[in-house]
Amino acid sequence: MALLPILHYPDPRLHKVAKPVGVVDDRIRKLVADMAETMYEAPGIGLAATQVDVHRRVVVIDVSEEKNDLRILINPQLIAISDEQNTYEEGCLSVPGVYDEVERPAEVRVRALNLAGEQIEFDAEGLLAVCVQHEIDHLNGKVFVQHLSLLKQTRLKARLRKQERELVRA
Ligand code: GNR
Ligand code: NI
Repeated sequence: MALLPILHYPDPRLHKVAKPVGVVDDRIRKLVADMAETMYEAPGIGLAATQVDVHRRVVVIDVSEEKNDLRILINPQLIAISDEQNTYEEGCLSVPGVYDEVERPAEVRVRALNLAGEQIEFDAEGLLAVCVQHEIDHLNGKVFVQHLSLLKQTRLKARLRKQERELVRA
């Protein structure tokens, strides 16, 4: 097991589109183990491979209080979304310290492969629905701040670049 470094917005590598996993082999299983360790240590409720600079369609999620309900989603897809929308104040390990409201479908049906390479399907609502959509966005090269107004995105980029510069000088 190993902790993986997490990319920070506005790193251009966060906008790469991840490629589907062909075979769930030992390399993918090692990636999943390292991603789970990295997510729990952060701590976060989800992590997409894109955030650790691996551009394959792999996601780990654990929205449980007790941190004992790890979900592994390989090649995840939304196969249905509700007309009903919900707003949630989102955050992201790749945009530390920034929280803002994002509107998304309230309920989704998810299809993915598990670690054994078998197809799974489940319905998600609440925080799990938010997290699944947030992580699939990452695999498509999209960070949650791209759901905000262009004015907010421009201001945020300027602020984060300045912060990063001060951090390197310090
Ligand atoms: O840890 C996380 N918390 C969170 C809170 C609200 C909406 C989405 C998330 S996902 C985030 C971890 C992360 O950045 N995953 O990509
Ligand atoms: Ni994120």
